[in-house]
Amino acid sequence: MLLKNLRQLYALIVICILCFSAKAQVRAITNLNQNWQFSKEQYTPGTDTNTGQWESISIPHTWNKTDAFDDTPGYYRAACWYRKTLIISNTDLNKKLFLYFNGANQETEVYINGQKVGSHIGGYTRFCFEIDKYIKAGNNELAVKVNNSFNENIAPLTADFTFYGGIYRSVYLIATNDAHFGFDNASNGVFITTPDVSTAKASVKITGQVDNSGLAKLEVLSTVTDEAGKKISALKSILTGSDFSQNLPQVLAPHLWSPEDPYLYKVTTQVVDTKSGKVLDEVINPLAFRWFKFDASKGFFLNNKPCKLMGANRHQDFEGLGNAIPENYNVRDVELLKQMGGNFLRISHYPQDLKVLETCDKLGIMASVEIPVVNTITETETFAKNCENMQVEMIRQNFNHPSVIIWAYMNEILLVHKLGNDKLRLTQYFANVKRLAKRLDSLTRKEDPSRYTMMSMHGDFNQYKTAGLIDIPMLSGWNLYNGWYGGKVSDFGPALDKHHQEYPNQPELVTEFGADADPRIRAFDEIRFDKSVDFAVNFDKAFLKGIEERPYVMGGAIWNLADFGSEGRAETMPHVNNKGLLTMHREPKDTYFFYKANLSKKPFVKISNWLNRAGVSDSLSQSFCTQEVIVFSNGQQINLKVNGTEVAHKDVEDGMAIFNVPFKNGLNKIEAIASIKGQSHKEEAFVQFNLIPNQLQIDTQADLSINIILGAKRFYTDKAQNTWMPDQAYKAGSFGSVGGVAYAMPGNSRQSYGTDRNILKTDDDPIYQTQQVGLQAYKFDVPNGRYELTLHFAELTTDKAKEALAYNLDKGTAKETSQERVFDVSVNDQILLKNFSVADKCGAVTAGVEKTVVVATGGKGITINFKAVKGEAILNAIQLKRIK
Ligand code: GCB
Repeated sequence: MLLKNLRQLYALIVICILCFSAKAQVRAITNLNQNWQFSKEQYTPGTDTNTGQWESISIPHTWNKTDAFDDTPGYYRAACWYRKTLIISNTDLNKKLFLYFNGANQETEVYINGQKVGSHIGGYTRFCFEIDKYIKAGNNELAVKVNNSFNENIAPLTADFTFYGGIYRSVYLIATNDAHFGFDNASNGVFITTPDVSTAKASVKITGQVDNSGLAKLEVLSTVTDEAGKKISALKSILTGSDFSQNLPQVLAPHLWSPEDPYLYKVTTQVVDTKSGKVLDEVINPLAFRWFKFDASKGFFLNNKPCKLMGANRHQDFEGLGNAIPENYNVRDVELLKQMGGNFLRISHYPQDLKVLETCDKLGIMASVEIPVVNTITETETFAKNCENMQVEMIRQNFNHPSVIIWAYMNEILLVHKLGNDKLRLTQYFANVKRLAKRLDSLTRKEDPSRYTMMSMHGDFNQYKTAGLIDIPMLSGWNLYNGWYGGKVSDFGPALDKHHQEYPNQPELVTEFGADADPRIRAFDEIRFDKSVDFAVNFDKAFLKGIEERPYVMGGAIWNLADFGSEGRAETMPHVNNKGLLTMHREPKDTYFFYKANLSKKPFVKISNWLNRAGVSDSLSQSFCTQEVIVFSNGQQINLKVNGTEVAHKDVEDGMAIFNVPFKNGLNKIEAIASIKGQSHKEEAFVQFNLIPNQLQIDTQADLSINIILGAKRFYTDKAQNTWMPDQAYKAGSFGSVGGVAYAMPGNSRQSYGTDRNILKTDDDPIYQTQQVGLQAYKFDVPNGRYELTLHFAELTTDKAKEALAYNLDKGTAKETSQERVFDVSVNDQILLKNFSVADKCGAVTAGVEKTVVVATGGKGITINFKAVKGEAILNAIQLKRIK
């Protein structure tokens, strides 16, 4: 018995040793993210100078996470240095060593012990250098120069996102044997296709390349296993030369991949020494069996079944981190898209971390990937070559992800050019754009005939038609913002129809649509460019319908999954494009709930997240204020209870049921009971309501606090959770402004009130972006008592020209001129501000606050008088708070 056990133990030890040595033979991958130094100073690699200037950091890292969001225009775009001690063991010295970068923006040079190892162009693809000939045992200096300066030969040249500089994705050291799979364009050297797939059988073809400096006789063994680890198909072939091609035995009755059932197989490909049978290298790739087609009139088909592609675009940055995000944040974004019910991700406008596609594979999200050729091109061969290199890198690095169905290469390429009206030059430019598009398109088709090619264009159909771009790619992507940047929401459907009529054989996809949605801003009278979530929800409703109603539209990708940094933007959230369904911190907005209600198949009910509200009570005798509340659901009916009392029972339409809710002062409990396919699902929310009495004189609220924004129709919730209400014209017994008009930017047909400039020295820009001009007084008919009064000012007119944003397609903005204004402000006849000039005191477009305590006596309430000395008086916002 003992002998038998000993024998078993011996057998186990032998197996362990074999496993260990088999593992030890294949490549070793070491993460190098820790213990780096960073400097903005000049550095000569290998000299160990510049000692005082180094900052300890770890990767992922960007030097723009803060300055891309501050009030100073621009962000640091220059060459910076990274440095690290690379410790190499004696064993590693006998290996082939590679430094592998997942991404650095945008030009990189790598040095070891003062010697240049290689350089890379482009901020979004991976790259790799063999370093063994520069290395010694022990300590080695690894120095990396990264430069994110504008370079006219590198895309993107301009775009609506921040080009954060740095080594912002992981770095690895890979040690291999002499014989190893090649690192062709930082790919893993193995390329898998499934030339023939049906429900009955599937073929698997594997090609690739092996480097064999050891000159051993080699074989390549590929093995397909299923999710349970069972071997499904395998093939061993003798390697002659460095390239190989294998047609594996067919897989019968393959388990197909789809969004509902994203079944993944695995392919393990090994380099085997023929003589010893030792495994010298190994790479593992995902494999899925699916086939798809885009039919210009019938739509997209996956595994022969019609399937509308619906999802979102994605940028890679995150609040407070810039683009230097932990790898699992990439995973989470795709999960959030999946949870919303999406089945499509446009990875815009550049290739992203490999976790993104890995997660798309796992969750059944179909993907489109593109290189960052955005808005415009440089008409040089160097620019074109750089674009081609990026395209090849993108395709080869991501080739084996079954989730990829589209490779794209240009976004809104006719949006920006600097050629004015020089017709001849323009014709030449358009011809050059067309030439580059054709080059990139045919390169893509050659690199990967199994996917579709695509270009995304903006709404100027005729321009793309004249330039001859529309049918160069296999798919036309349209970025349509009808009713946002220009035109009407109702123009969206007819625009799609027109594309289809004129190009009936060209499949079309809506690659972008969306409206700004600042989650702090809400409105009942929502209008374009008020940045309210409510405008965005209605906008999305119309666009989703427009896509769903048209079978010939392959699908749509909402712009954008999450808010993202765009340094050049001002508006309510400076430096951020807030068309996201999620905030930069990934909190869902109501727009996310809207799509989830419409797309998700899982039972869903959610009360609007407008959870801090304010309003005036409905009438003198009522101690509540009635406001609309949206409930989002994929159920059929909703029963709503407010503070324990049933309010109404409503049918759900377009994923929403809208209720009139009587809010009392303080906390209100809302319960929504949805009936979803005969089952009841409950959701609750608590709304904090600041109820302003209808008649202030008979007010009994000890905590009276009124926050008003003037010249606005929107509500705003600040960081301290105060809700600011839009102003009203003074009503006796209540409050309001006397005289004046709402400020409107001159000549701006897009935005009907307020300015879209960044207001300096505040994060609460919406408090200051609107104002009443020429007002005479502001009155509060409050009871006697002590009050804290706060006046908020910002001079909105300035001579300073606004930086033109390419995306503001409305060209109607006239040049503004600064207004000179001086005025007196008195409170209950006491002078508070004499000869006051906001611009002189604070500067133009800069927030200014004036605070005072006022005692109301004799039942006269509070009157603030504005007396113009020069120009017209202004007021942006006002707060009144009862104090002891
Ligand atoms: C677009 C661009 C995208 C912008 C978006 C917007 O058409 O492709 O990069 O961010 O519009 O929000 O204006």
